[in-house]
Amino acid sequence: MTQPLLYSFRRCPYAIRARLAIASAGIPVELREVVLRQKPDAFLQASPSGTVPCLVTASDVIDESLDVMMWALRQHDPEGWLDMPDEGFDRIARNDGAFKAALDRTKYAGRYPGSDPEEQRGLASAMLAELDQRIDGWIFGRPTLADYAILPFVRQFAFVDKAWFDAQPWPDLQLWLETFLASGRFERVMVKSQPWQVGDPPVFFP
Ligand SMILES: N[C@@H](CCC(=O)N[C@@H](CS)C(=O)NCC(=O)O)C(=O)O
Repeated sequence: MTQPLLYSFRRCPYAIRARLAIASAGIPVELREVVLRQKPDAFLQASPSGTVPCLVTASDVIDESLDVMMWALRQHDPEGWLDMPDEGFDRIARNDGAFKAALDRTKYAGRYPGSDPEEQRGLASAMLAELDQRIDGWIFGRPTLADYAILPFVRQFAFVDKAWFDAQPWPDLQLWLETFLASGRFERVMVKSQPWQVGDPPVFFP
């Protein structure tokens, strides 16, 4: 194998954050866009969890997006994303746990009978109101792993109802998200590619 393979899905927040770290590190990978409704056999054989992102290197399979971020940044971290207080890891854990749970129960309410989407939106909002207080440009005043690990999920929450989101009293959080959405980095990780099929010529990323 020449390049590590990254099985990815363009809009998945976990896959977005993996691509963000790979792009920052500048580590070349072969990108394979997966259609989640029609997962290719090669992906299912590689990925223990059957979820994207999944990175396959010559020696390893990395099946968790945060581990893919760490894999990339430990090799090359030119922007100093790993130079982050431990609080950053706590924030990522809360994002991946309680916030993602409330986000899913707001966005995909039909999948969670018995759960009230308005109540869930309130829970997510309380977490974002707290984050708004913390952000000064970035969570720690300059971009770190925590920003890029969390931003794709805040994006997903914002677009559940963007007009509602924009009307909330979270100026620092809103500016943080808008700056990210307008960035060249975001544009590059969101480039569209055709779903991968066996025999396709490789698509390289970043
Ligand atoms: N813990 C995993 C979660 C990844 C995940 O849940 N990805 C979703 C897409 S956003 C997925 O692949 N779901 C499988 C499916 O929909 O079949 C990670 O951080 O990489």
